[in-house]
This record gives sequence, C-alpha cells and structure tokens, in this order.
Amino acid sequence: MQETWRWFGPDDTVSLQNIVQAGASGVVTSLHHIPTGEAWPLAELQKRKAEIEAQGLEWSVVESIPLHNDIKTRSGDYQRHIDNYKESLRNVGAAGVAVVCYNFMPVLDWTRTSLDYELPNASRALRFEMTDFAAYDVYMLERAGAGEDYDPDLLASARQRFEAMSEGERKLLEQNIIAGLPGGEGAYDRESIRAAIAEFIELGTEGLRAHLFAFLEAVIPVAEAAGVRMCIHPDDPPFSLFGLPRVVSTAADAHALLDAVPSPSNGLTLCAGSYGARGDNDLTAMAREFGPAIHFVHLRNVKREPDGSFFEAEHLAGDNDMVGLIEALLDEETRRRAEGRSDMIPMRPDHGHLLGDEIGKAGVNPGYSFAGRLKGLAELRGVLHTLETLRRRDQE
Ligand code: DNO
Repeated sequence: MQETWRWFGPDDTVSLQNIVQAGASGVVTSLHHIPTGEAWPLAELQKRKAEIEAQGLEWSVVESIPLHNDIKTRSGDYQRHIDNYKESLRNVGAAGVAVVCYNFMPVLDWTRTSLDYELPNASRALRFEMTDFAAYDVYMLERAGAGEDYDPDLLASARQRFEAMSEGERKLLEQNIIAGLPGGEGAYDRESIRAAIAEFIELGTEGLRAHLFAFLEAVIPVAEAAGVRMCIHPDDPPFSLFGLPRVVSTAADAHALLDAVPSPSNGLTLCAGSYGARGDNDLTAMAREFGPAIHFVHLRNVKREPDGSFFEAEHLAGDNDMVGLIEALLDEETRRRAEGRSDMIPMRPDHGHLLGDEIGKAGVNPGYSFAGRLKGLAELRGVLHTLETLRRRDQE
C-alpha cells in the first residue's frame, strides 16, 4: 500500500517537504485554484506535478475533481460541465496521474458541527453532533418540514440546546455546517442553502441516483481511455442531512453504482471514517467484497453514539477495526499481484487531531494538521509493517 498525504497546494500550512519528513511517498491533491466546473488545463496539471516531483514525491491521486451542482441536478449548464469534466480527465491521464477521487453529495461536501471538540487529553477532534445539527436545521435555518425529520426527544434536546447557545455559538455552528470545509465545493448563506436543499429534496433518492449513473455513463469511458481510475468518495456523514437524498452511503449503494457502469475505471474510495460512521457498514467485509474496485483508501476512525453522532477518534481507537481492514486490503493487493495487476491501493491517514503548537494556529485546515496526521500515519505504518512482516515470515 502506498503511503500518501493530502496536500492543499502551495497555500497549505503543511509543505511538500513536511510530507517527505512524514515519510509518505505519494501526494493527494487537486488544482484548488480552478473554479468548480471549469476544465483543468494540461499545462496546470504538469506544473503542479513538477512541483511535487521536485521534492521526490509522486502525485498519486487527484482528490478531487469536484462536480458542479448542475451535473447533480442535471439542469442549467450541466452538459458543458460534463464536457469540461471529460476534458479534465483526459488531461489528468495525459499528465500521468492514475487515480481521481470525487463525490456525489448534494449541496454540501463533508459536514461537521464542531471543529474543535476537546478530548480528555486536550487535543481537538472533529465532531458531528445530531442535537446541534437538528438545532441548526430546525431553529436557525428553519427549513420547511424539518421538525418532522427528527424524533420528538431529539427535537426537545435540540430546542434546549438552541436556547442555551449564545449568539457567538450559534454563528459558529452555522459557519461550521454551511461555510464549507477544506476541499469542499460549496459555501452557502441561509438563503442560498435553503434553495439548494429544496431543489435536491424534490429530486429524491432515485432521481439523484439516476443522475449519478448518467454522469458515470458519460465520463467512465473517457476515464478508461485516458488510463484514469475514478473512485467515488462516500457521503460524509453517510445518512441524510436536511432531508437530502443520499446515494453513496452503504454497501448496497456501492454495489448499484459499480453495476450500473462496469469498468476498471469505475471504482470506490473506501473512506473508513465515512462508511464507518454507520454501524451497519462492515468495513472489512466491504474491503473484501469490493476489493478489485477499491482504487484509494482513507484510513480514519470514528467513535459512534446511538443517535448518529460521532467524533473522530485516534486512528487505531474508535469503532472501526483498522487492523482487520488493513489485512483485507493487503489480501486484495496480493490477489492483484497474482493476477498480474500492477495497481496497488494508495492509502492516506485521513484527518488528525489538533495537538501541540497547532492548536489555535491560524490557517491550519480543519482535520488536516501536520502533527495529528503524522501521528495517525505513524500508527498506521506500524500496523502495515507488522502485518507485512508476519506475512513474509509465513512465506519463508
Ligand atoms: C474530507 C474529504 C472529502 C473528500 C471529498 C471527495 O476530508 O474526505 O472532502 O475529499 O468528498 O470528493
């Protein structure tokens, strides 16, 4: 498994040199300066790739080429956006980057209610808290019909929570939820998010799924010809928010999209933290079932709570069986080698706690601190090293 590291480009507080120090050999990045929906020029790709290679690193994965909302709603300028997406894929292939991660989440990319949830050791984690989310949805956004989406107990706690919050806390909660987290496409205000939500609710789950499949039918042949493996990132969190449809939250969803357009270029990002925020997603079973289609993996852990809330735990703590998952992924790589397949599965430590000097430091991307991910990667590397050593010994 190649150890990779997400980098947000030249403005990232973590430099390419830091990535080398962390011991990763692959970089996961995007052309963040190109507006969503525009085609990525080959020259820009080559320039970024040269910067990465100048540090002795490899550009392993594009995360992400974001999809314009028009593609998800199949309205407005969607045809032009799909044509641009194809152009970007051709250029990514021509630049020699083999894997492209993307997502099909409506309105918002990943969402949390707190970006500095204090853990007992005083480090900070990202957290999604159902009560806070409902408080925002029902009492601040005042989304039509929102009250019916929550059970009465939760609604009562949400009301209490809302009433106890100061103006500053309310503002911060709103900003955390709708202003967009790093790598996400959408930043909204209350008006614009209400309109976007209404449009997708109208579309419904099967409507959104049909749009995903139509997108795949259009772009997967182009990706295949360009030598690019696409891998869809799951919904984060993997359940409906704001009453919105969700189509990449479960193993059944993954099955359906792989079956819709079978191709070595139509694959998955197995994000352990996202799929793993649902107790009914068995990550190890998914790694075994979808093995050949897994083109990229995010290794991250969560601690789940009964009402759907969760916080991001240390990489080897939490509810996900990280060792079992890594074992299944190593088995898949062995299977690929036996089959003559040369593509292995790039992994990255996903998110990390905020600790040490980075607490309170300006400009650190939430979830993407240096020290927190360094710790996560080192722990994961320990698991990899152990499992690989034991396998080698078994063969001797
Ligand atoms: C969050 C990330 C997501 C992911 C996109 C992929 O940390 O995992 O923003 O990059 O959803 O398109």
